[in-house]
Amino acid sequence: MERYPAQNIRNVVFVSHSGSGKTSLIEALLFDAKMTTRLGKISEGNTHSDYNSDEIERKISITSKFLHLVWKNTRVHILDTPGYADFVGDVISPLRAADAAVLLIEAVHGIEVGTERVWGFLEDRGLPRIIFINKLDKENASFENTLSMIRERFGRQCVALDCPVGEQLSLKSVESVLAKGGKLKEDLLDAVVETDDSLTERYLEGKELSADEVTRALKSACISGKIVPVFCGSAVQNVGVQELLDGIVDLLPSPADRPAAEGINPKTKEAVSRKPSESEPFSAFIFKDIFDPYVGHLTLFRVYSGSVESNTGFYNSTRDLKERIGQIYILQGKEQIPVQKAGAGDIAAVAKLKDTHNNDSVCDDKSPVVFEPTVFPEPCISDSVKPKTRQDEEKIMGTLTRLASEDPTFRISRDEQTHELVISGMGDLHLDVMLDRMKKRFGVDVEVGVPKVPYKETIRKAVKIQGKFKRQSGGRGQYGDCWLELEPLPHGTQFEFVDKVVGGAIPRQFIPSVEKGVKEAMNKGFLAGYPVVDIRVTVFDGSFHEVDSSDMAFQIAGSMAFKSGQELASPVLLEPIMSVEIIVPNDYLGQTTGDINSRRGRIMGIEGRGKQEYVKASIPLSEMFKYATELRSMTGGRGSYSMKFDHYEEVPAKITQVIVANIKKAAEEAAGGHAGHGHEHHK
Ligand SMILES: Nc1nc2c(ncn2[C@@H]2O[C@H](COP(=O)(O)OP(=O)(O)OP(=O)(O)O)[C@@H](O)[C@H]2O)c(=O)[nH]1
Ligand SMILES: [Mg+2]
Repeated sequence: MERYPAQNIRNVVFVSHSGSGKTSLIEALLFDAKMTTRLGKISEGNTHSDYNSDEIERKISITSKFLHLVWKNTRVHILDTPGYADFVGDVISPLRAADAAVLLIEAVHGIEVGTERVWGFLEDRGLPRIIFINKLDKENASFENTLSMIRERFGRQCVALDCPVGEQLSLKSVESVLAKGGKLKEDLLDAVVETDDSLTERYLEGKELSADEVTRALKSACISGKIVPVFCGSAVQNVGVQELLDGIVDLLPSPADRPAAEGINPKTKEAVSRKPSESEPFSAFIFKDIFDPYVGHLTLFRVYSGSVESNTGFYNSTRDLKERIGQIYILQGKEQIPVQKAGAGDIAAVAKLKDTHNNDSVCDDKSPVVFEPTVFPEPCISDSVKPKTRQDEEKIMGTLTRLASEDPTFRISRDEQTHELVISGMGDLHLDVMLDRMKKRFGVDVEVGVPKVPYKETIRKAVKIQGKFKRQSGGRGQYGDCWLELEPLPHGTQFEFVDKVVGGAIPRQFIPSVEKGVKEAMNKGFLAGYPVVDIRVTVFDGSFHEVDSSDMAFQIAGSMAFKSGQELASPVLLEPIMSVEIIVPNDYLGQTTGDINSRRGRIMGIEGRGKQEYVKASIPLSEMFKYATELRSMTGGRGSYSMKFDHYEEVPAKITQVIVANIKKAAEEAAGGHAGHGHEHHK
């Protein structure tokens, strides 16, 4: 495999709302660049990206995939991402390795919630981008409407470079706006000259600009993000695809056009900056681990500077250890192509690393640098899982750990009350897919409980309370005694501990013991065993015994005082409230808002944009399960939504009663043996 210098590399991540055609478009790009000899189809389950059996079955991308092609003497690394919000972790990882993006927008639906979400990611990372309007071959597709929606929403720096010849079922090809002339050419020139002072002058003087001048200005404006070129076509009809390839190579930045990578020297803590050049010392960032039945265990890295050879090693600066590496590969979906060396700007993979994991930095040990780890969103929904058989019980932990190490948004924990295993992820579909993978890949079958909401507890009233622990037995006894005041604090304050003991009522060394006991008790609140937050605890009095007092005795006294104190202080349950954004066609606004009300939601704002309504709402997480399915059926598949955690709020008393009763019941059942409250897990 030939090597390419950084100037001749493009690292391009493909993003969009779910199902806009990323995987299909990449299939066409590979085909047109003669990397493949067949144009795979989603319907036939034979694309190069969606090779996992669950992706083929569900006809969606689930994990990010890595492919490449060569066009005009440039190697383009392609990062395909899933569009479903549940798999957002697999959008965030590849974004870290990319220098530019192609954002797809469907010509039928236009801007959807997922479009807004990925646009936000691209803005956050300052990634130069191209927009591709896809599915122009479909009935009801409209290039014009979609383009004007894009310009209205994302700004007039979004300009068409191509427009369709023929539309919908008679779509034939695309043609260049510059060659065709007319209104679109004017928009393009207006936007381009605005980015370049010398061009502005001559343009205003009415002088003709050469195509070359325009292209050059366009390229630098695109790299600096001042212009977003819009291409268009149809992935499945292979229309507009070569034009897009040209656009990627001609207009998007190479690694050499991007800012240097900034990190920290772990020894001196000084800032370090690494230019994308092979003459600099080697440095790279591990952005993804893959464990799957096809590729086994692969670790993907993006080289920022210098180079690394196959069958050598590198220094892991995050963990301060050396690691040997075998063959280096670049990927074409599940296929691995061996390469001798990976240099600045490359995205490559190695197999079977021992101690190096996702988010680590690796480099030359003589010039150490640590790059900032990627931050992933916290999982927002959980399910309890129970093994179906004894053998499953043994395999289950190992399996879940494997799955979690591939996906930073998937977590495993134990329920404090029931001791059940709990899995957490970004949504129903995410957990569903993970359980399916457990079963199909590892043959582990589980029963699934009801989804769990991470409730918390707090108090509404201040109380003063004593905790006294006294035990007399044979030899030395136990004695601890403290008086606490519990007071509610504003939401989000967590915990404050204040020591107001005077005159040695409790000896100094036992004050931390009281605090430790209180914290212990706060892990399992009185109401339903959830963590207690937003409380100030003041220890203001107590007593002790010369011989019998001990650290342990004061811990127990602190814990006892807190438990009985919380009971008297009007304990309440807090629930997570999600900030939800919904986009629906105008006609469905009534149903959508009615439904939000029935979910105890509050509408925060409604904004009409063209044929669509943008609804912002605050809705309790506990009311959002299965919302994806219900919104889809309510709007004939046209509505889309996204949500993220916003804040905690008190649960209404009636609902608290039900929750508490259910939890007590579950805890009793768990204590009483294997009598499960879970139901069969269906796909
Ligand atoms: N008519 C038409 N259908 C298309 C086009 N591009 C994709 N599709 C269809 O749209 C569906 C989704 O396509 P995908 O390529 O899986 O879209 P995606 O963006 O990769 O989807 P996710 O990865 O799940 O977000 C499939 O049924 C495709 O056949 C197109 O240009 N025209
Ligand atoms: Mg896909």
